Amino acid sequence: MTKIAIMMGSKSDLPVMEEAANVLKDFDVAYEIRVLSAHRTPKETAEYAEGLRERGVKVVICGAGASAALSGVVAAHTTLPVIGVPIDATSLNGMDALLSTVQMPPGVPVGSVAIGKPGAKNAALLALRIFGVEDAAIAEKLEKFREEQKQKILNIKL
Ligand code: RP5
Repeated sequence: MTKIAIMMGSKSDLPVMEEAANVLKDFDVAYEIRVLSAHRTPKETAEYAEGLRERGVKVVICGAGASAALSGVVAAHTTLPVIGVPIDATSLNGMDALLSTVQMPPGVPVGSVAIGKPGAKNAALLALRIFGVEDAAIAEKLEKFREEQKQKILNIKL
């Protein structure tokens, strides 16, 4: 069953959002991935967001650039946790998307991560940590990941 939905506002966001998908593949966690735009396909975006919970999705990751409304619009149409990835798609290098994503009005929460690929990777890891609260197998994989990450640093010989 699909556990995580990855959404993005344009196909041009895919090279960034693939980072999130790759983490989920590594952890063997099921996901679905869709291009839907808050501004260009508003009705379809709302319908998709409204149907997420009944399809078994537990966490949504939304990436968008420019005046990034996707994560906020999705959060307005579901009570699932929404993680927003601001994408560096314009001459403002993602600062526009960061402010759009992070400055949600009180009552409609979006957890914003960093701009671009590091943010997409962390969005997936954060989603896995949410699952890891209840799912012992995922929590164990996260522990292993953390240990491997630690060893990579400790193995650096200068
Ligand atoms: C945003 O505008 C998308 O999320 C994308 O980051 C940006 C540019 O979209 P395209 O013009 O490449 O479709 O809505």
